[in-house]
Amino acid sequence: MARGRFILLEGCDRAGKSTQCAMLVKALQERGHSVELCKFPERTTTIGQMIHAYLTNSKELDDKAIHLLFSANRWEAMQAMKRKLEQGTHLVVDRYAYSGVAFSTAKGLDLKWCMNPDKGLVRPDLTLFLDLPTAEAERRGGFGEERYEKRELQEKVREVFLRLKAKEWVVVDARKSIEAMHQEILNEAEQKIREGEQAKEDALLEDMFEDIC
Ligand code: DGP
Repeated sequence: MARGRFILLEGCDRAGKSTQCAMLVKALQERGHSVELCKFPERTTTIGQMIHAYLTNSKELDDKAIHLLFSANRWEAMQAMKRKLEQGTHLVVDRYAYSGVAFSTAKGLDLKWCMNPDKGLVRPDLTLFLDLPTAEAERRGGFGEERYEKRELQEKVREVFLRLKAKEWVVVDARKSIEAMHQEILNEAEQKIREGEQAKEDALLEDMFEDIC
């Protein structure tokens, strides 16, 4: 049996990641696949609750300290994610280490320093970057109350994301309709799953950022 594929959706705030993740999970399940949704930050754990307090401005933390907490929040999910992938379940993941590096680098931390704690995480098989110009993101109901929902920071975040573009990335134009984006994302995901079913050498890729650092 082929291992599951790790399908990541990344992008700036308001690009439509959560909607597209939910639609992708549903469509793949309807096609008979075993698939689960993961979301980062995962706010229910002890570390996740600290991150939530920071994002909602009820707690102040040093930029490096919060960066390491976001990374720890991914590491604490890693064993369960690996188990599911090895059992043949596909994972649709809403944000991951690219968000970690993009947000902290946009705040002024060093890019390589930011990559280091996430080095060695499982690497996605497919990263769909939902790209939305910041002015358009702002028009979508305006940014909310959370710490990072500010135009200037979001612009920097988008720039860093585009610098991180790795070989498994597909850039999706998030100005398109929800349904058009869904079709594009579903096609890419199904193609990746088919490739996995035909692959001979198929170990999990546990080398996130190893080639860059
Ligand atoms: P979300 O739950 O997807 O709306 O994400 C909450 C906010 O946290 C959003 O502004 C993006 C930011 N974020 C997500 N992951 C990370 C990370 O690893 N590091 C930092 N600094 N920010 C992150």
